[in-house]
Amino acid sequence: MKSNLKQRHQQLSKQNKNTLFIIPSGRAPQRSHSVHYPFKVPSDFYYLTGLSLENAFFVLFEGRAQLFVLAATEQQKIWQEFEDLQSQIEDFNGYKKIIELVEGDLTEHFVRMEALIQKAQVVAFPRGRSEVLENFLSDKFSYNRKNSIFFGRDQFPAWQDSQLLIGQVRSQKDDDEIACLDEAVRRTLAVHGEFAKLNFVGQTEKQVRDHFELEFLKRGMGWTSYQTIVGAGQRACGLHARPGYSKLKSEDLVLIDAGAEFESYCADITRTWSIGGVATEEQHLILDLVTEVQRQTIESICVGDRFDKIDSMAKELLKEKLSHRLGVSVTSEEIQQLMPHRTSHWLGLDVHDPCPYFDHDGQSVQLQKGMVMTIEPGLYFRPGLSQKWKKFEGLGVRIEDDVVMGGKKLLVLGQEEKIDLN
Ligand SMILES: [Mn+2]
Repeated sequence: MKSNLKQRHQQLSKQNKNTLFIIPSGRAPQRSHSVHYPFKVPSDFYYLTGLSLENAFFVLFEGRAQLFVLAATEQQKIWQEFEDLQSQIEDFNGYKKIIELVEGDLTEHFVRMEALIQKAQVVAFPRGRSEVLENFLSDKFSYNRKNSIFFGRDQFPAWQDSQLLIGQVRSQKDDDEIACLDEAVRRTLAVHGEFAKLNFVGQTEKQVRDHFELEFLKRGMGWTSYQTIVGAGQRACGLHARPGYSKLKSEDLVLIDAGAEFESYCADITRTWSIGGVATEEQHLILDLVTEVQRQTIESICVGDRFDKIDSMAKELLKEKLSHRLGVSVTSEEIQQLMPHRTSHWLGLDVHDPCPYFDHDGQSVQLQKGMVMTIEPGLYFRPGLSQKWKKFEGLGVRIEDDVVMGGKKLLVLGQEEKIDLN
C-alpha cells in the first residue's frame, strides 16, 4: 500500500478515537433508461484509497482499513468492461490483502460490520451517497435503541458527517499532493495563456468553453474542476456566468474562470482579457487595479496568519486603491457591493476543498505549511449600482491564482520553478 495512504488512515483514526468510518464510493446516477452519468469517484473515498471504483465501501476503525468491492454480476461482465476495476485493484500491490470482492447483495456483508458498530462510539459516513448503507445503519441504530431497555446499553454510536472529519485531515497537503496541484495549475495556465493569443472576436461564450475543455482533454486532464465560467462583456458581472450564445466583441472584456484536474487534484484559475487586445482607459484601470491587489495580498500573507485576513486584506487594498485612483472616498460597504464574494477558498481534490474555516474556538483557521487556497479578488460594476460608477458600468473583472503556504510565505502554484515549501 502506498505509505501516505496508511499515514492518512492512522492520522484520521488518531484524531477520531472510537470512530468507525464507513465511506461508500457510490455509483454513477442514472440519467434515463439504460444511460448513466459518467462516474466520478467522491474525493474522500479517493483520498483514503487512491482508487476510482464504483460500488465499494471503505471501512476504517482504529487505524485498520478494509475495503469491500461489489463483484461484477454475470450481466455486467457481458455488457460492461470490468477489466478496469480488476486491474486497478491488482495494480495496487499491498492493498489487495484488505480488499474483498463480495458477491450479490452487499447488505449480507454489512453483518460483518456489526461487531465494529458495537465497539464504536461514533459512526461517521457521508449522507446521501449510499441508500443501502443508510437503510442498514438506521435500522441498526433504532434496533439498538429499542432494545436498550432489555440489554441495559446506555451508549449508542452517534452519527457524524465524515466529510468534516476527513476534511480536517485533508487541509495540510503532503508533497505528492502539492506536486499534483502544481501540475494541474501549470497545465491550466498554459491553456489560458494560449487563449490570450488567439482571436475569438465574434465567437460565442460556449465556443470559448468548448475550446478550453478540448485543450484540457488534450493535456491529459479528463475532468474540469467545475463547470467552466465564461462571461463576455457585461455578463462577466454574474459571478458564475454560464456560457451562453453571447458573442465576444472586440471592445469588451471576457472573464474566463476555468480549471481542470490532474490526477484528481483541481486547478481553479480566472483570467479577464480584453477581447480585441486593446483595453479602454476604464478597462485598463480596473484590470490593473485588481491585478495589483491580488499580487499585494499574496505578498503580505504569512504563515500563522488567520485565513480571514486574506479577504479583509484584499478588500482593504481594493478600497484604498479605488479611492486613490478615482480621487473619491470609497466605503467598505461599497466594496462589498462591488465584490460580493470572498477572496479565497480551500483547494485540493475538490475545487472547494471541504476543510474547516474555523477552529474549535470559533476563530478563523491559522494558515499552516501545506495549506492550498485560491486568491481571487474582483470588481463587478453591475448596471444599476450608484451613479458614482457610471463610467465603469458593465465591467466585470476577476483575477484568480492558486497558492500554497510555504515555510513562511504564500507560494504561487504553476510557476516556472518547482515548488519548495521550505
Ligand atoms: Mn475559485
